[in-house]
Amino acid sequence: MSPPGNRTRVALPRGQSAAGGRRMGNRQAGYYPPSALGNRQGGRGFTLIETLLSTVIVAVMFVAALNTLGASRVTQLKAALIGQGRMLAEALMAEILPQHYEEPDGACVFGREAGELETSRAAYDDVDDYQGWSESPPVTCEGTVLPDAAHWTRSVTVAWVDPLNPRQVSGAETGVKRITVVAAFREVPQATVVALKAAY
Ligand SMILES: [Ca+2]
Ligand SMILES: [Ca+2]
Repeated sequence: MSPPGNRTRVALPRGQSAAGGRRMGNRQAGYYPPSALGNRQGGRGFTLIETLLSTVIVAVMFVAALNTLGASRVTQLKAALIGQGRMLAEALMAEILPQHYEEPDGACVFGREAGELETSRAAYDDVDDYQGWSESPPVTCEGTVLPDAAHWTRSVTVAWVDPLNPRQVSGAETGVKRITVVAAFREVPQATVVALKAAY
C-alpha cells in the first residue's frame, strides 16, 4: 500500500490528458454511457409514421381475418340449410312414393278425389293427390308440426311425363308421373327431390 501523498504516476503519450485516456479506454472496451446511447440516432424509438404504418397493417390483417371467418361461417350455414332442406323434402317424398299410381277406390281424377282435403294429407291415397300441396311449417301426414322447421315450406308438383324423356311434361296420361318436392327456407329453395312413379 502506497503511503498517502505518494501516488504512482503513469506516463501518458504526449498530448493526451488523463481524462482523455479514460474516455478512450472506455470506448475501446465497448462501453458507452446511457446518456450517449440515448442521444445516438440508431437507438431512438418508433416515429409517428412507423407507428401509424404498423397500425394500418394490423388493421388490414384483422379485417382480412374477419372476412375469412365470416365467409367460413356463411358456408357452414348454407350447407346446414341444404342438408335440412334435403331431409325435409326426402321425408315428404318417402310418404308420397308408396301411394298408388292413381285412385284405387272408384273414379279417379288427376288431383284430389272427393273427400280428400286441400288442408290435410290424411286421406291421400294416390300420388297425384299431392299435386299443388304446399305447407308452412312442414307437418306430418297427421298434421303434427315437425320440430325445428320454422320458416320452412314444402311444396309438391305432380305431372305426367314422357317415359322416354321424363323432363318432358305431357298433358295426357302417359303411364309415368313425375313427382317434385321442393323445400324452401324463408321462401328460398334449398333442396329439390324428384322421383318417378310408373303405372306398371
Ligand atoms: Ca286419391
Ligand atoms: Ca288422385
